Amino acid sequence: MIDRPEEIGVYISLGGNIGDPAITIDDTLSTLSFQKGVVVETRSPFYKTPPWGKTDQAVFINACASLKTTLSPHQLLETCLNVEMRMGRQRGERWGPRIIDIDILTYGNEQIQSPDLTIPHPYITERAFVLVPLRDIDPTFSLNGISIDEMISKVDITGIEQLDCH
Ligand code: PH2
Ligand code: MG
Ligand code: MG
Repeated sequence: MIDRPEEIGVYISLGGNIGDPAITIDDTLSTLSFQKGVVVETRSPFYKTPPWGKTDQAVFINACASLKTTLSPHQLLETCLNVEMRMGRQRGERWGPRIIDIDILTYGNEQIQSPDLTIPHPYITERAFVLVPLRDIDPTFSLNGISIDEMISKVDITGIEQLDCH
């Protein structure tokens, strides 16, 4: 019998505020889809979002995507970091300007706490720029029994605008 590893459903968030982030996000997703053990399933629409955490920088373009993967959480993290580098990401200031950022939001129902990876992503519930596109791809999403609608009702969605180019 062939030992086929289980496919796990993953949600990721993508964003950037340098260059043409919508194009970079789609390049990133197509590069991810060529990686071993990764299938990209859906991408949300793009959103223009005010910078969060460090506000004196350019607006971001954000989206979320769903993947299926046979990689472990750490293998997937390494793959995402490699793809960020291939897209030209240079690491600078925390929460500062970037060409592309790929964050793993959830990995199945797993909870992971390690020095380099926390899943579910620790800021999901605070970030409208994650929650709004995540609801587009999974309106039934919930965390610890809290629905995504309830999470969105508790964050500031001012200035978040869906782009016409989808
Ligand atoms: N990413 C950050 C910090 N702040 N703000 C917005 N609007 N979008 C982001 O993707 C973003 C941010 C660090 O990852
Ligand atoms: Mg991030
Ligand atoms: Mg990141």
